[in-house]
Amino acid sequence: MSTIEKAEVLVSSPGRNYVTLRITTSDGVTGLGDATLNGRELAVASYLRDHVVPLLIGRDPSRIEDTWQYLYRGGYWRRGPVTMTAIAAVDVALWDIKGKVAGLPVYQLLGGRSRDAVMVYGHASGVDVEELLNDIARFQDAGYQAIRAQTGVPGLAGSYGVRKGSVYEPAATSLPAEQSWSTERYLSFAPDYLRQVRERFGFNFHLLHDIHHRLTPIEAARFGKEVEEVRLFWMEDPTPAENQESFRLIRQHTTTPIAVGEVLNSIWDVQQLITEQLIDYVRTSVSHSGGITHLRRILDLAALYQVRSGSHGPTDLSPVSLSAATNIDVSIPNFGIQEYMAFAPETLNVFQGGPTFRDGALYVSEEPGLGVFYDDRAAARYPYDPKYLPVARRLDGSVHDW
Ligand code: GCO
Ligand code: MG
Repeated sequence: MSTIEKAEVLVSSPGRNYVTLRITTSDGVTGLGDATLNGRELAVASYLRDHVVPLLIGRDPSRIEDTWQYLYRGGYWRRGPVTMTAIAAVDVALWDIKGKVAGLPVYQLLGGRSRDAVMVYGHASGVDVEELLNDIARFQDAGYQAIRAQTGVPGLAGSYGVRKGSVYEPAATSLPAEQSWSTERYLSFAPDYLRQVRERFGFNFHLLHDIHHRLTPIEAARFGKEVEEVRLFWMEDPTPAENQESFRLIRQHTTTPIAVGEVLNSIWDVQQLITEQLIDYVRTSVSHSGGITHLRRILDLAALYQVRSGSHGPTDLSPVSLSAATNIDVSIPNFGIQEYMAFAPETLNVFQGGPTFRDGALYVSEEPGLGVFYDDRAAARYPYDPKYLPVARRLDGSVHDW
């Protein structure tokens, strides 16, 4: 019987910080899992290195479900981003190994293709509306059929989602940067610029918008109602979702579709949102919600309630994550859309292979497993570089949700 011989926790910063788990079997097969938790990377690295790796050595790598249950139930302390990211890394690495042993890409092990291409959305942004409109034109020229639009709010210093240079990277400073927030200013500005986007570009593409947990339920209800004429594909994270019940209020007021899930980690975190049909898209990611095994469980539950997938896919999830997500996306019946941001060239020096982008869509790798190779020599050039996400303060100085 093949056993797990080695599990290495690899930390590098090719363009941004990534934590990667590489499992090697006694037959010399390797599998990769992404363990990156932006701004809290070393917590997961330690969880894996100090508490999970010793449990993996000698185990049968083919027992993916059993290993998942062993780590989840056996850990006693359940859920949470650190635990679920660590379990995800093990799970994804074991699916990678299973694919390589079978000589098949992972999606073949998940039931095969339901579609050929995975529709993605890209991130258009600008410090002001004019810059945003130019950016949308650029994304359309690049073939995107779905585009997320974000811009700075007049009078507020620093805004979520606005790119500086070619790559969007919010975790940019060695201590958290402070940004300012005013719900009043946002609400009197955002619906208007989304209308301007439709006036300029029409309705022949999907338009998305991320509120990034900034509103209360009644404010989100008002926003959703106001932008109905803009026909958003979704409004994302209108309000923090720890309180799942609060979405009922938003739902009672608006038909604007809702997407939630990028900071949630388990099926229990989205159970009510899904079973009460309080959202339209679930955005839990393969690497923050327990890996392929657990994300599939979430998406299967979602399918029963006509909730579709919209997996989180910023550059703070590595190409290993994107490959795993794409393998799920091509196979599931209730795929909605996949978030996609192009990686920095340094990232692709270290993580080679994975899905390819063409005409607004991702095409899954046909290599056995996940098709991503981690180049240690290249990674050695990019040591860990501690960085924090920003925090937001209201105009009276108190802390708001970022
Ligand atoms: C998104 C997200 C990201 C997060 C980032 C935090 O919709 O892609 O909101 O941009 O802010 O992943 O690390
Ligand atoms: Mg988001």
